[in-house]
Amino acid sequence: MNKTVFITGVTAGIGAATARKFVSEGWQVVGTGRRRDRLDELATELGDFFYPMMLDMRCPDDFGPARDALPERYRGIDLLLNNAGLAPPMSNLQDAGQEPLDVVIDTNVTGLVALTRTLLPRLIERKGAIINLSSVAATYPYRGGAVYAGSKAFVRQFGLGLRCDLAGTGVRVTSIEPGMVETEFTLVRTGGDQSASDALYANMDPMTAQDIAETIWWVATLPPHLNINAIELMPTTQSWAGFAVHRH
Ligand code: 8X3
Repeated sequence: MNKTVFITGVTAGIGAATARKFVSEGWQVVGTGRRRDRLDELATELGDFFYPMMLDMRCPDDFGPARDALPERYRGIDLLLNNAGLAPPMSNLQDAGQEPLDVVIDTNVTGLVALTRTLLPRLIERKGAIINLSSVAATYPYRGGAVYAGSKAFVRQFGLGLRCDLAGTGVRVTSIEPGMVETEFTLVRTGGDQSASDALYANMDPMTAQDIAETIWWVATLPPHLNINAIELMPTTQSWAGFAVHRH
């Protein structure tokens, strides 16, 4: 029987690269997204092993019906990859509007919790696994990223707490915490400014979506007795700066 991975935010970046990786290894993929054209393209590319699902992470009322409408062969879920997420345009909170922050919290936090709750019975049935996409921002704060960093710290701690709740079920939970990965993520963060996005990645050899997909594959295929709690990854060129000190 083929294993099944459920991937949120499959239409770009890490989600799409992971879908390709798992299909190439013989898994079935249920992939969610909001963009019909992108889902259709992936379905054409990945064929019979890919089930596209239109789903907006900000509409949790849709999650139960979407799960219940899955075709029989996709009913069992071995792995949930909570990948859908975004960062608002970089801005100090005192200069930010509320709406973009709500989108981030609804997607990265509320939607992720609701979807995980919805799929947990299926994951428990299969002694499956959950892999959550957090970020180095969960641990290392930076200016202009308070809400994003807070949402990713939530994701990390949510996963650790979930491990406690799931004790004895055999379900594993892992937090993947990347630094700079070159994907559309940064285009969203820069408000769609391609040159600003390109400048962020210029001359620094960022990680690729494929790098993260390979890491996810490694975590997902470890023996069942082994749980990776968290993995932090950065490009070699990325490290930390010191504390900022404001002097009056
Ligand atoms: C984003 C990580 O390092 O690009 O999740 O800000 S970083």
